[in-house]
Amino acid sequence: MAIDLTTDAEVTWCPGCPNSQILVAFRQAVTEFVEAGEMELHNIVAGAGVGCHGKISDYLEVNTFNSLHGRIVPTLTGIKLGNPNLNVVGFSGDGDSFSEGFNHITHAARSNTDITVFLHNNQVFALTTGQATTTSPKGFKGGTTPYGSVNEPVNPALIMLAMGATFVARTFAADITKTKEIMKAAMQHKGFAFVDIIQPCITFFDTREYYKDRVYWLDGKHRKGNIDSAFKVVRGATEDRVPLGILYQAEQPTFEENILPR
Ligand SMILES: Cc1ncc(C[n+]2csc(CCOP(=O)(O)OP(=O)(O)O)c2C)c(N)n1
Ligand SMILES: [Mg+2]
Repeated sequence: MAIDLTTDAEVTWCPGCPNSQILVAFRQAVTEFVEAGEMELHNIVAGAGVGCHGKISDYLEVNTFNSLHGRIVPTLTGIKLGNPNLNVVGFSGDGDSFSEGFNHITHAARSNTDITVFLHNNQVFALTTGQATTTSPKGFKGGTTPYGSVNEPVNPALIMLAMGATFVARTFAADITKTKEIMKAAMQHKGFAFVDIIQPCITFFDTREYYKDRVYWLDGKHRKGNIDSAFKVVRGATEDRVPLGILYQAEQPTFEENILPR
């Protein structure tokens, strides 16, 4: 069955914004699931936070909504608890879930709630025109840090590993096919799945060249079931090379399994 996941909404992202690549990757992932009979479209819920990334909900012909800023993760958790048969995914920003809603994402990872979070990590509050978030590098100059940010950045994948997420991956938005594959693996994972998507903001923090020269795919060279190996690989991300791929995957009982009557 051919499906069309486009909508009539005008795309208002900056021309060339990698958010469009994330949109295409997700549409492809859903199309492949539905066409292969692996998922039914009405069973997919794709929510979004508030920010440039949040506009994705307008451009997807699936069940979508926007949460309050920073509150996408608990909203997804509520939906999953209400109907565990749904495949529940959320698009969030580094400001949305690693600044404003930091407590929510860490606890969802700890509980192993069976939801998937795609982080549009552009290392900046983009919609509000360029302030530092927790993932902005030290020295980042923006509206709230005119002399440069004094804080060390947070590494989202490292935080997720430390909090017990059972699926942790990183990808680069420009690589649409690999991003689509990782999105599919995350959505198929039973438990809390987190994908850090490097998404340079071409207007307020253009890191396209920086990452283009540094990202590399782990592919089969990494034991994704080994937590020590995952920590080692993820820590390396603060250095000159940035590993991409599935960094860690394990099976654990989910929050829903633990809490809902059988
Ligand atoms: C509770 C609350 N605080 C602040 C804002 C203002 N606000 C709207 S979008 C945004 C930035 C979002 O940044 P991020 O989540 O990184 O998304 P991006 O725009 O970079 O995709 C902020 C601070 C808001 N809408 N609600
Ligand atoms: Mg951002």
